[in-house]
Amino acid sequence: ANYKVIIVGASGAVGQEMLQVLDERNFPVGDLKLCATARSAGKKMLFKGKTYTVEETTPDSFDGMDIALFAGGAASTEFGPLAAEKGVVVIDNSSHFRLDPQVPLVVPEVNPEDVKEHKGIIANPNCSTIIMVVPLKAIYDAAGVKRVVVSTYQAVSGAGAEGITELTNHTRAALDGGQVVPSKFQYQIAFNLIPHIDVFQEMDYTKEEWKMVKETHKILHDDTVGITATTVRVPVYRSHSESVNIETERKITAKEAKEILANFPGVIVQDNPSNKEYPMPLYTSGKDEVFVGRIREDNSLDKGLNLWVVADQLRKGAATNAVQIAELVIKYGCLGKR
Ligand code: 2RA
Repeated sequence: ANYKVIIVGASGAVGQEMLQVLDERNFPVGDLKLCATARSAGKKMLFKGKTYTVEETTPDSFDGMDIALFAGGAASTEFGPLAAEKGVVVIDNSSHFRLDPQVPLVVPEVNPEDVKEHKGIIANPNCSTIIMVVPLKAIYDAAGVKRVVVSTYQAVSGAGAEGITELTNHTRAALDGGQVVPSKFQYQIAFNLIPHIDVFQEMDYTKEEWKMVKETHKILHDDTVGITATTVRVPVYRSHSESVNIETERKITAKEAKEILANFPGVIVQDNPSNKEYPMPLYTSGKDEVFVGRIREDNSLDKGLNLWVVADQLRKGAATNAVQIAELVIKYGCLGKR
């Protein structure tokens, strides 16, 4: 069977990646509709050799559609519930519904079965959460997890196309001695690190940091795991990197951890220090797996591990995960209630 798919926010960085991933994975697309705000309406986009014109999203855009992929942003709040009411399965990359008890929050390699519980909307977790929770689940299943300390090194693509442009502009200005004008980011991002993603909230953690805590608890169905995060914007275009320290319930060696991770779906282990082999953003960008290296036992704990985790923020961190959820919706036969 083929499915009628609508992408909302199609012209942005994540929306474009969603279109690319639907094509690459040969998703059974019958009809395709590309929507965005009025500002982007009229743009042309190519899919399987056919040119589509981006339309402005309206309530009628969802009539007769089977699956809606929302790239994120305000459109999700405005049109998500309305589309679900029309019987369209909504897979939403925005943060709006992620912690809603009625909305499954899904990483297909970690909690695929949750898709079956959906009542019209399924939420795509935050990119930094997805990238951490895939390898974390492998260790969680094998040795139990007491506590996680994570520091992230997040690419500018997390802030969308404007973030990507800002890195280029700031770098050029910094090198030419020109004036750097921060707009998407709080400060100059070229040759700098900014420990501030999203807004500051309780205990002076940012919303991005609380997302990693609360979303991981929901995905693992376990809020006994201690998690503390520091999220940082770095001058990298596409992949997020994360230093993940895990205190496990049961002791496992670095060798055992390497085997467990290598056998976990969606993970590729790149870990051979003597060959200078470890994951790096320039390597992982454009790929769909989560790459893990620098796998070491924590020298300061008797049951601890350090992992270095890198994955493409636009793909596994957003678009690919969303399309994989759509594939599960079809596999489980849980399309919208007409
Ligand atoms: C960021 N995780 O990196 C957020 C949204 N993609 O900016």
